[in-house]
Formats: sequence, structure tokens, C-alpha cells
Amino acid sequence: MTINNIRNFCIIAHIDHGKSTLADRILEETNAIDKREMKDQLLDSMDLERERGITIKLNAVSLNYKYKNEEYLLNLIDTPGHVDFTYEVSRSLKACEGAVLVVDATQGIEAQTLHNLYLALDNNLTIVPVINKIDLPNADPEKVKKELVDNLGFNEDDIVLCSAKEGIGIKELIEKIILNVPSPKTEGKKLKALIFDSLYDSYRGVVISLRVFDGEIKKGDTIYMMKTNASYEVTNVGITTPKEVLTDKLIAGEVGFITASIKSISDIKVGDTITLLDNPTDIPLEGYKEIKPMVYCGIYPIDSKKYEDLREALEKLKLNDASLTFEPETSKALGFGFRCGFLGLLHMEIIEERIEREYKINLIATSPSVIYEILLTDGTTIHVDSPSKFPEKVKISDVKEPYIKASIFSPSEYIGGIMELCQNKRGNYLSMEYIDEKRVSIYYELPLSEIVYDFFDKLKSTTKGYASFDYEPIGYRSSELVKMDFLLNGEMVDALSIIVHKDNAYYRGRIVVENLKKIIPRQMFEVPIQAAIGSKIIARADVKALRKDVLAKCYGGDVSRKRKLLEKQKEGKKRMKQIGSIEIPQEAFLSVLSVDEKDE
Ligand SMILES: Nc1nc2c(ncn2[C@@H]2O[C@H](COP(=O)(O)OP(=O)(O)OP(=O)(O)O)[C@@H](O)[C@H]2O)c(=O)[nH]1
Ligand SMILES: [Mg+2]
Repeated sequence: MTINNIRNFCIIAHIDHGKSTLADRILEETNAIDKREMKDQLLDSMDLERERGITIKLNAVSLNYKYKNEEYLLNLIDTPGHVDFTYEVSRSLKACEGAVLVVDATQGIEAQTLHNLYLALDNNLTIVPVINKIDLPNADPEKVKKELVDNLGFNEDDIVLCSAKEGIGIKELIEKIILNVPSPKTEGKKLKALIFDSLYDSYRGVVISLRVFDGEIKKGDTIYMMKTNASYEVTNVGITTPKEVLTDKLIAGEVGFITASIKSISDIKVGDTITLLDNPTDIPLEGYKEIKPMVYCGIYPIDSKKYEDLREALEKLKLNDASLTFEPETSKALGFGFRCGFLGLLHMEIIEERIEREYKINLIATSPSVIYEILLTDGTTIHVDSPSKFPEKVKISDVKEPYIKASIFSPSEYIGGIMELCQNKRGNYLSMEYIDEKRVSIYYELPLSEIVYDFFDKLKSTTKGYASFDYEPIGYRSSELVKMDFLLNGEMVDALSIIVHKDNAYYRGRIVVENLKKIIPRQMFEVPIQAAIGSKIIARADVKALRKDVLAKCYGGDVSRKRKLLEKQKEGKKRMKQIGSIEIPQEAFLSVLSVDEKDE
């Protein structure tokens, strides 16, 4: 294989527009997989991805294809579409010369379509536009085509119409990739390879996914990582087809993986350049920008003996998900744990689940928080990522919180509901545009802290799932924020503290106290729950003594509901954390952010 016959491309799109399904068809067309082993979204190999039907991790595969009597090597990277996993996309782009931009024929251009397209253009990639799902009855490929031509400047002739489900347009797409995506260029002979992903395997140590830019890498080479100064002897070199296949070497332009019995996780940094120890290149590749988390929360093992295991789990997960950040944190109530930073709420949820599943550690997570910028009376500015680190009121001269500009795309019938939602979340209306007769984009400025909890869910239910939402940070603004604490049985539980706007404080305090009352199981004694700002108690409710009989209110009710309640109680039991003399379920830590009264 010569470098001229290699094509490296990734598939990018808004969530659910059909990237992974399109990858399935390309795998089939290139005979990469036995028909009997084929399944939907084959590259989504994690259980979590399959259960939720979304891609979380990038996935690279090397495929062979014969076109006009020439053999081609196609290196395809499937990427996630959800905004929380955008770091996976930007890392994939750096390993490619082209990007297949998929647009759903029923949805048209959406927030992540644009975002990912701009990321690809920033990296000077050639774009192959695809309109997918043309089989659907409500598909309007002509209209979407016009959007792509008029708004994004694509040539009509370059747009491929596909149905990933029915296998329409796949040959034509591959042909376009071969003809339009440039082959990789190589500039020198000395090895230069980019680490774009990695994972920890208990037998082989760290498995590095890399793209070779110059030179070649083979078994037995002693490699040198330019950022971490580590060196190792390569034990294996291979490609994913999607089965792992060992090869002699990887040459310039190729994408594959290596192992080198690397057990020390800190030696490997995504974005680092690999070269040879005895014949190194002088200039490393540009690598990746570090990405800043948007949301933070505290993560604690339920069993405090598992603290070291949790640290190891986080370190290993960070290898596989470079956007995760963490540092040790202690809470009076919860003990030793970690303050973790995430790109969004889904990201947070996925990491928590991966820790529980892949590393078998049960967790308590505190409610998500953003970073506050606080000017103290002594003139210093501090950044606070946790309510428990919020200084006393007398020491604060100004508090700023991060704001975002939200772009909401929705059918026009939901405008009213969306505006009401944004208004309730302290939003400032900016503008509204009609995209066509039926669809609008609405722009709002909102405090990030107001959307970290249930904004997505609310937006979904308000718009029956039709709206999509994107946001970008627009800096910090002064706000009248106060710290609210909660006391159980007279004892402050630091992990429950939240930061709220002054105007909402009384209202929120009352609701949270009521919610906690419903969530905290009855003890052998009465438990007062109090909300306090500073030393002032602003709300109180009492959990009566005795066991709560969860079935009592199902008197005569249907059986499935009874079972559900019992299961819910069982589930709750598993995630109890003993705090002082009281057991608190995980739910309590999240309930503090919920503005609604819990039903039941
Ligand atoms: N009718 C129809 N459905 C499709 C087509 N392509 C994908 N789908 C469906 O659309 C849904 C999403 O497909 P995926 O391939 O998982 O989408 P994705 O872009 O990979 O999603 P993320 O990776 O989570 O961003 C699935 O239910 C697919 O079966 C198509 O051409 N026609
Ligand atoms: Mg996918």
C-alpha cells in the first residue's frame, strides 16, 4: 500500500443523524465483517452505548476497498454527536484529512452539525457532505440540499444522498471519499505519531491509538514520548478491522494501535507525539488544546475503603476520556472523594456509570456545580468549584457566575413554552429567527448553573423532544448569589450545600426541605431538616419517626406500581450513605437542585 492510496476520514454530525449506522454500511461494503456477525451500530461496542443508543467514544477502523482496480486503505473514525463528547470529535479530526458530514434528511442542519463542521474546517479537512435517512416518509432531501448549498456553500454535485438503513448511496459515498479526500502527506523520515486515544487493558497495559504522520513504527522499536519523556519498547503493532489484527509496522499516513507493556498511566498523554528514542524528530506535533470542564461534582465511594480504588478507576478512565478532570476533595459528611470536572451532565452521568460498572465501585455523587469567580473584600479573586468552598458572606465583595448563550432550535409551536422555561431559569431574551415557516431558533443568555440540572429534561418535555439545544460560554457576570446549607438533625451536611440566587432563596429552601423530607427514610427518631443561609434558618420540615410503609399509599392500587415502589426502595437502600446517625440516599444529593415539588 502506498501513501497515495490511503484515505483517513471521520464521520461527524449532530446526535442521531446516523453516523454509526452509516459506518455499519461502509463496513459491509468493504467486507470488513462477516454477515453473521453484523449488528446495528457495530462500532458502538460499549454496553452503555448500546443501551442508550448513542455513541460515547470515538472508534477507528481500517478497511480495504478496491476501486477501479486499485487497492485503497480507508481509515474511518466514527465519532459521537452529543455536545458533551465534543472532545472525542476534535481529537478524531486531527488524525484525518477528511470528514464525512452527515445531515438527517428530516431534521436538516442542527446545532452540532454546524459546531462539528466548523471544528473540521478549523483543521483544514475536506468535507464530504451526506444527506442521510432519505428513506423516511417525511424526508425532504431537496430542502436540506438547498440548506447545505445556500447556507454552508457546498456544491450541489458533491452532496451524496444516502439511506444508511437501506444501504442506498453507500458505493457513491465511498467513491466520493476516495476522489475528494486528499491522501496523507508526509514531510520527513523520522517517526512522528500522534496519540489520539488510549485505554487501559489489564493484560497488555496501555493500548495507544495513534496516527503516524512521518516515518514508521514497528515491534521492537524503542519509542520516546516527547511530552512525558517516557520511553518504552514496542511489544505489538496493529490495526482494528474491527477485529484487532497485528501487523509488522505502521507507516506514515496510517492509523492503528501499539502496546508496550505500559503500566504507568501518567506516561501517556493524549495529544503527545511519539518518536524514536535513538532517532528522534525535533519538532513535536501540535497536539490538543486542553479542554475546560463546564460542570463539577463531588464523587465519593459509598464504602470509604474504596477510596484508593476510586482514584485508580479515575486515572484509568482519564486515559480513555481525556476530557475528565479530577482532584481529591474531602467532605465532613462523605469523607474522602474527588472533585470531578465534566463537559456536561450527560458526560457526568456516563462517567459515574462507567466507574460503577467497569470498576465495581458504588458511588455517591453530589449535585453538580459550576465555577464561581469571587472577589474577596481583601481584593483577591478566587475561583470556587464547590459550594462547600464558598467563603463566608462577610468576606465577599462580589460574586460572578458563568453565563452561556443558548441557541434553541425548535418547531415554532413550542415558542411559548420555551420562553417560559428560559424566563424561569433567570434567562435574558436575546433574539429569535425563523429558519423557515415551521422552525425557529431562539437565543437566550442564561446562567450556566441554571441549566446544569434539569434544563435539558424540561426542554425536552416542553417540546415533546423536538427541540435541540446548544450553548457556548460567554463569560462571567455579577450575580447576587448566596450559599444555602442544609442541616439534618441539627448537623450541617456540607455535601448538600448549594449556591442560589438571593431572590429565589426562600422559595428554593422551602422546596428542598420538603423534597428531602420525602426522600429521607424515617428513622427510629424524629429528624428535623432545616435550610439555612449563614446562621439564619429559613425553612424547616420534620421526618417523623418509624419506618415509612411504602405500600400504604398503594392501598388497592395496581400491582405493578407496588412492585415499582418496592424496587425503588431497594435501589435506594443500595445507595445509602451513613451520615452521623442518619442514612441518606443518593437521591437526596440531587434533590437540592430540583426546583419542583416531588410528587408522591
Ligand atoms: N430510517 C432511517 N433510520 C436511520 C438511518 N440511519 C440511521 N437511522 C436510525 O437513526 C437512529 C440513530 O442512528 P445512529 O447511527 O446511532 O446515529 P448516530 O449519528 O451514530 O448517533 P450518535 O452517535 O449518538 O450521535 C437509529 O435508530 C438508526 O436506526 C436511515 O438512513 N434511515
Ligand atoms: Mg453513533
